[in-house]
Amino acid sequence: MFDKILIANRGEIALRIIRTCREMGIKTVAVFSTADRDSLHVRFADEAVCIGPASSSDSYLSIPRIMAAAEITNADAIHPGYGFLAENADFAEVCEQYGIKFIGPTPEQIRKMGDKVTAKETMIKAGVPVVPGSGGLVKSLKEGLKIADKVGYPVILKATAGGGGKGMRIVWEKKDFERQWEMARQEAKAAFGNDGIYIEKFIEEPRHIEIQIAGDQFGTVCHLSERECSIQRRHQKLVEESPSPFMTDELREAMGQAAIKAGQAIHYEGVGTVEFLVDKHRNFYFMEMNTRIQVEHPVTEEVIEHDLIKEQIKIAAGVPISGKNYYPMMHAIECRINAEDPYHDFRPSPGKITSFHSPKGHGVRVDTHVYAGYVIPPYYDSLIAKLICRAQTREECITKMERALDEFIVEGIKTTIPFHKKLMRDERFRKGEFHTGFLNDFELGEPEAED
Ligand code: MV4
Repeated sequence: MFDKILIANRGEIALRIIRTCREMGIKTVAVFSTADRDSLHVRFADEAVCIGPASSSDSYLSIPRIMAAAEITNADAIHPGYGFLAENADFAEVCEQYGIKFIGPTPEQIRKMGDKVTAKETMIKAGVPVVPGSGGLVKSLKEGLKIADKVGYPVILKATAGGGGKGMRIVWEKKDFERQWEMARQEAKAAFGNDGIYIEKFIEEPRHIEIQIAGDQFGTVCHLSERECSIQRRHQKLVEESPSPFMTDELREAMGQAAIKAGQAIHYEGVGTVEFLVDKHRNFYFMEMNTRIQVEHPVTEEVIEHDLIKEQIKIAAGVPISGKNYYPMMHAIECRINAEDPYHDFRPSPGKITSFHSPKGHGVRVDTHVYAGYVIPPYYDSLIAKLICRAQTREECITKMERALDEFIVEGIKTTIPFHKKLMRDERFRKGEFHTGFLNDFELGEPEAED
């Protein structure tokens, strides 16, 4: 087992990783920017190294600075968390060269899934269902028009270097194709320095359901059931839950087996997530694979009673996994509490938290790095807490979430708490009748007195 792990991240996930390391008897090194001097990850780690100024590119994204911190502290492994360098294959490769274990998949595995056309080709070969489309990069406008005619409108143009909704364009009719094609290429070139585009049939009103998987160095891959992630706004997830209210035992078995095939196809090592689009007939299609621990991992932890960070560390240390699949024993919902004003287009609301009281009690979990007096810096993402509730049924879980949200006090900044309170009361949400477009016509209304 590792002696000392450096955590190349900040915020709640850095704290989350430190907690598991302590339980496993592993020493920890925090790295921090000058904007994070007063952060809890710095206080709770055994050692802490300042790696640069507030700007991410000169601190949490700087490979040389992080490697220097790992060398001077003698860390034998690095946990990247999510975001920042978590899916950077070059970083994983540099770790390898330094003889420091990157807690996650190999550089090759990251690269195979990072390029979306390569990922899709790999999935087709493995027998995982994918959305019908070009089946590769589209070389010209002329070829694109031909493919779109064949698959039928509407179609969606996606950047091979994109992902998570970046660089996508929907084309409803043939007359719009040329304009959208040019826009998609330009955007992809500007955002990723790669203008490779592919085409898919546009699936209308899909759900986003993802399967958690785990794989080890010995080729064993298992699934850990699904998370329902359709409640999102502009590709930012706001609520996740498990099991999905749309799931059936048959669908879980089919999606679970497809996700295992996906993992086996690249000999996946670590925990990962296979994202699927699911249409109203319960047809499912591979979308992307995330080769990192995700923000919403606690939902799975709560329903299968396993510590996923511990699993990651054990897999990286060469411990074989059992190979059996895990099924939800409970219902769990996570609400992302962001420092954003839900009444004003979810605009960021950094600043000082003047009072903070988090909900407690049976079945309530809060993963957070903030406290009364903490100042949210404007430089990083706006997640300040994850409120996770669990209960025997979805109905009880929603009731518990409403109670927990009512107990949550955050003063000094705006948060997404009022949004979640309203959502928990929404009839369609309560019935589980929603898809990825749900929030497009969800009205928050006027602030209540205490908001
Ligand atoms: C799609 C789609 C419909 N049809 N692909 C958005 C994120 C990226 N991973 C892929 N995305 C989509 N791909 C086809 N062929 C609809 C979306 C999509 C979406 C997917 C998941 C969650 C939220 C979404 C919101 C809008 C569009």
